[in-house]
Amino acid sequence: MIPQEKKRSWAEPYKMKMVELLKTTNRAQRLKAIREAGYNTFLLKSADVYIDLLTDSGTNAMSDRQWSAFMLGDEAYAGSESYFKLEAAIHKYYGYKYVIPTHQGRGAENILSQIMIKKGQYVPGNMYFTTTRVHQELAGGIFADIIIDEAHDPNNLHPFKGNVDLQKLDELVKKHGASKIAYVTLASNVNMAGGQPFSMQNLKELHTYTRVHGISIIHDMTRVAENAYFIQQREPGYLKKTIQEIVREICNLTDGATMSAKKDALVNIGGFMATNDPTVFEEARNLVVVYEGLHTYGGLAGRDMEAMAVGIKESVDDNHQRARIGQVIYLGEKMSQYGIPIVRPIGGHGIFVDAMAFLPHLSQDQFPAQALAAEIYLDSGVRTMERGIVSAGRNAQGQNYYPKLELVRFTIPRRVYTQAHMDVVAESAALVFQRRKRINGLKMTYEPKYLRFFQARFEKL
Ligand code: PM9
Repeated sequence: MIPQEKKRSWAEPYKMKMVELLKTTNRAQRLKAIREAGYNTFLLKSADVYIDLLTDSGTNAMSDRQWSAFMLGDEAYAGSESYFKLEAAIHKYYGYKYVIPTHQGRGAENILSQIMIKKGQYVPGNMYFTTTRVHQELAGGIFADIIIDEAHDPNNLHPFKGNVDLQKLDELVKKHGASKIAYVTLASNVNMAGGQPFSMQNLKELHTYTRVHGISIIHDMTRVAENAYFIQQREPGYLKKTIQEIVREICNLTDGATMSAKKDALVNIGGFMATNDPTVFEEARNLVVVYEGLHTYGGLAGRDMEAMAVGIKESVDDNHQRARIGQVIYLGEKMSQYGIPIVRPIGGHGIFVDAMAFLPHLSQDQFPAQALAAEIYLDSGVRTMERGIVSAGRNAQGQNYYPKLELVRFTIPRRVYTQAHMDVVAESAALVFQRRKRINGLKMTYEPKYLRFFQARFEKL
């Protein structure tokens, strides 16, 4: 059938100049590898992995322009020219006034949390993120989830499941007083909800509310351009705006940011903290030298800052986002055709499989998502990640959190894999789905104190 003019297919807006050969393994090798890894895909060696969908963090393919920029890196300890290029890119595309580079996102979270949170203050946010919450807690803060209820339901088709529920925020403010709120963390394309965006309308309402109460909005802008793509596609009045314009509009409505540039900004390492507040900046400029490095490199090489400046520009390109999210949707639709239960609507950086619906015979204490990620690896060498009870960890009293979402994340790195890889991934998930009734749960045999999902070990029940 001849396609309709308006529905023409997307294609990657690049071609390949160099390739990395993949490794293949047989089932016996994978069984040995996953057992040795304690059924934790983070503990596998990448040499034992075929298609790596563990994360989209630092795993993107850089462009020829980014690699060329590497050669321009100014490695001066102080006042590096590369820093000023990065600062100029952040000013131009995001608009925040002051910038502190950090080695990655959590470096920025650490510094920002130490400066902006007083012991016992609440930090409301549109769902928790693992590293963000741990830094908030280490700084004495108490995280409060103020995302809309729809975000906790994998089947709810709300187009903006990343939205803040202003009533939940208002209740918190009324109960404790605005002075007990450190700031609101607003994540774009909420990771733990399945890569779900907030709407501009919701952000505008949040902005108005916080101005009245004197509360700052700190933007976790790790996936801001992906959020902007969904606003462009779904929100009335935005179809004619570019992603660059929408990203800028989002940033203009927030007071500061933390960024893991390893995602949207297409680099293998890097991040930053940004603020419009000169007092916060002054403190951050001082604190960064304790944890990261001088304020003009923050733990990065000059070449990393060069590549980040170029990556920021490439991330706001409309064709790039259309193909990037087009590929995620392609995988999601394929998996849905096989009947696999996934979080809907399909989000921005991966497909999130609903492990409780996939393995209804397992209780959450038997770690269904962890067990399913191990089974997928065993089937095909495709590496995915648990985003459920293991990732959620424990509260200050040592009790397990029981998140409503128990998910396996098939995360797609940017510009790395082809549609054929996605076909192989979907087929593997379908074959595991066929024999789902025979999949057993796990028990945890080793649990680290912080961010346990990275290093915990398990045994088959
Ligand atoms: N996200 C991810 O795979 C890597 C670490 S967890 C496996 O999704 C947000 C929304 C993130 C994020 C990292 C960080 C931390 C902050 N906010 O990893 O320290 O998704 O650069 O960033 C990961 P860094």
